[in-house]
Amino acid sequence: MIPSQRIVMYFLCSVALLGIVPTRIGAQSAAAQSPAVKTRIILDTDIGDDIDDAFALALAMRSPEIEIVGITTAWGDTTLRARLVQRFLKENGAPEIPIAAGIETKSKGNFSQTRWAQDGEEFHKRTDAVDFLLEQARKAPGEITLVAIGPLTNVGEAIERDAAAFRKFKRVVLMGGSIRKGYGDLGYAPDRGPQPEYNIYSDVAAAQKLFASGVPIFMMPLDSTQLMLDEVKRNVLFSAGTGMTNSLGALYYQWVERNRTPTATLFDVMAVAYVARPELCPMTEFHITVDAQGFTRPGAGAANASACLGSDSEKFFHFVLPRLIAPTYIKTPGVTKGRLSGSARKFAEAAKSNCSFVIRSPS
Ligand SMILES: [Ca+2]
Repeated sequence: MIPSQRIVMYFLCSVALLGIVPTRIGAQSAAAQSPAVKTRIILDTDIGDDIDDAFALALAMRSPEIEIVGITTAWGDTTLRARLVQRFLKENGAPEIPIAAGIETKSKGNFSQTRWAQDGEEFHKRTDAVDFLLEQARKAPGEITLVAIGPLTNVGEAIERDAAAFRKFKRVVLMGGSIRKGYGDLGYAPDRGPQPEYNIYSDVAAAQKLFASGVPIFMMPLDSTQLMLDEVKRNVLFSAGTGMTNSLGALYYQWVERNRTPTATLFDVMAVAYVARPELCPMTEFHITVDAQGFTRPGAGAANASACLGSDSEKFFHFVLPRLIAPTYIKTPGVTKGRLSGSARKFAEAAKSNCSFVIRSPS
């Protein structure tokens, strides 16, 4: 629609129409163009096993609505996970974000991204993740959203150590559970119905503590998170050639090699997308009980959680992919808002609700 040799379009999700010297973008460095009030989050993640955590972290870094207060690692070899996060942040322009390694556990999980993690600098543990969670909640009561996208061991231990401090979190946004749909229930064949979901059944006791904690819970269960990164979307993503997409591509191919399947399911990414754009996953209130097998059973009683029972996959990817392919560095000398061509301006305005654009004519 726009002559491609004349105009290069950059999808920039935290930068308005500006013409400035090389500029690093991302949630952490675009304060001037970001929403007035950012949602402050801590991401508790088991990054390194499945691939969706890396995409969730990337989306959080590329969402101007979000400020990442810190990242805590959960489950299995939490120090190696922290090392992976450390490399990812460093290579993508956000080395200042605090990282805390969580409680190490025995894990049957498949740390598919070990080699990428090990090729980063060693992680020197300074802060205990549970202490970090409680300290941040105490420091900013009612302000911080805990985004939990792994087994809930750190969360359970935080509640155990100081339930009152844990209640100072504004809310927990959780990828976890299964209300009406189980794994593989995609709507093409009859549903098999709810199943124990990994983040819940891996540490049932911790999940039970969370659902009894009194903190508002917004959960993204299997019902709304089986979002398939198919071949078309992968091509868009991995051909972008940015630092961020190269990092994601390297992690993705290590995951593919271990899992022998090309199509990743971006479960965890919906939790971050929900924080940035709640309408992507509408909520219904429930009283949820976590049973001994790890089912999240809705039942009678006062609501203790809201759950998203369905989402639109295309809307989700139209929101997520432009953010992930945004370049880390832009060079746009001499471009100003007033110099956009009519068609370019139309294009930018049409997409304004999702991302901002910088458009330049190559010299
Ligand atoms: Ca995860």
